[in-house]
Amino acid sequence: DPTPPHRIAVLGAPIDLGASVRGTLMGPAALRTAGLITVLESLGLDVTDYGDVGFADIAELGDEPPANAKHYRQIQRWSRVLARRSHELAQTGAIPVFLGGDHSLSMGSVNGIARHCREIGRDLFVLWLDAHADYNTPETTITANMHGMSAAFLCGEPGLDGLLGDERRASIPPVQLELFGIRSIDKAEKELLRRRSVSIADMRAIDEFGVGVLMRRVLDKVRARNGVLHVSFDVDFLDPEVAPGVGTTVPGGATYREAHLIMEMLHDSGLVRSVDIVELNPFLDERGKTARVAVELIASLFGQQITDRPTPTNAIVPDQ
Ligand code: NNH
Ligand code: MN
Ligand code: MN
Ligand code: MN
Repeated sequence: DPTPPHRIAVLGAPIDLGASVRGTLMGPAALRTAGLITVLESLGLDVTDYGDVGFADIAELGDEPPANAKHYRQIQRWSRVLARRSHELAQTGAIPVFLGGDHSLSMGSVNGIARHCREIGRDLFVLWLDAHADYNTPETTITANMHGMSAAFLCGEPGLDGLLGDERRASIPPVQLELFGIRSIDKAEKELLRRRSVSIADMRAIDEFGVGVLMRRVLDKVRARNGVLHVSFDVDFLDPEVAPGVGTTVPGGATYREAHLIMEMLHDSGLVRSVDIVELNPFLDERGKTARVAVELIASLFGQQITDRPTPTNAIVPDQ
C-alpha cells in the first residue's frame, strides 16, 4: 500500500521527568503555537488534535522500582497511558503523531504501535533520529535518566520488565531499529548495540555517504519486508545551531537541509505510519526557533515541497 492514510491523530504528552533538564513538558504547547496543526491541514490532511494526555486515571502499581531508573513511578504511569492510547489511535487507521515531552514517551507510544502491527501482521521498523542511541538499560546507564533507555526498552531489553503492568508489552527485534544521526553513545551501551547488531548511521557515516544513500538503504530494507515505519524524531538529532532548544545538545548534528531531505524521502516512501516529536525544550529555545524548525520538518514529512514554502523573496507583501 503505497498510499498512507490522510488522517492524522495528534496527541500531546507533556512529560519531562525522563530527562536530566526540565522543560520539555512545554513541548506540545510550543509545537501547536508554532502552527503544527494548521500546517498539516494546509497540506490537505484531516487532522484531529486529541489534546494532551494526563495519567490521573492510571493507578499506581506496586512493583519494586528498579535501581538506576529515575522517576520510575511517574514514567511508568505515562508509559501505561501512552501504550493504551497509542494502540487505540493506531487502530483508528490514522497516523498518530505524539508530541513530547522527553524521549521516554516512546516506551509507551511505540509499544502501542508495535502491538497494532503485530495484530495486523506487518513488521514494524523504527527510525530513531537522534544524537543519542537511547539504548541503555538500568544496568548500563550512567545517568539513570529514562529517556536514555527508550530504544532499548522497545527492543525488549530486560531491566524494566514491570513498567507496563497489565498493558501488553510488544517489542520489535533489535535489527528493526534504525539509529540515524547518532554522535553520542555510552561505552556499555555501545557494546550492547554491537551484540544486538543494531544498524547505526552515525554522523561519521552521514558525512561520508550522505543522508540520501543511507536513507535509501533503510527504506529498501523496510520495503523488502513489506514493513511499516515509525519515526521517532528527537530534536537533538539536529545540529545545535539549527535547534538550540534542547537540553542535551551535541555538536556536529544534521544540517537544516539534511534533516529536510530525510523527511522528504520519508514522505515519498509512503511507509510512515506513526511519529514521535520529542525533546523540544521551549524553556531553552531562542524565540521559538527550534519549535518552528521542528514544525517545518514535520511539514516535509507529510508532503510539503521545498518549492511550495513561502520564502522572504516570494512572500506577498501586505497592503500598508
Ligand atoms: N546516553 C545518555 C543517557 O543515557 C544521554 C541520553 N540523552 C538523550 N537522549 N538526550 O536522546 O543518559
Ligand atoms: Mn532521544
Ligand atoms: Mn537525544
Ligand atoms: Mn499523500
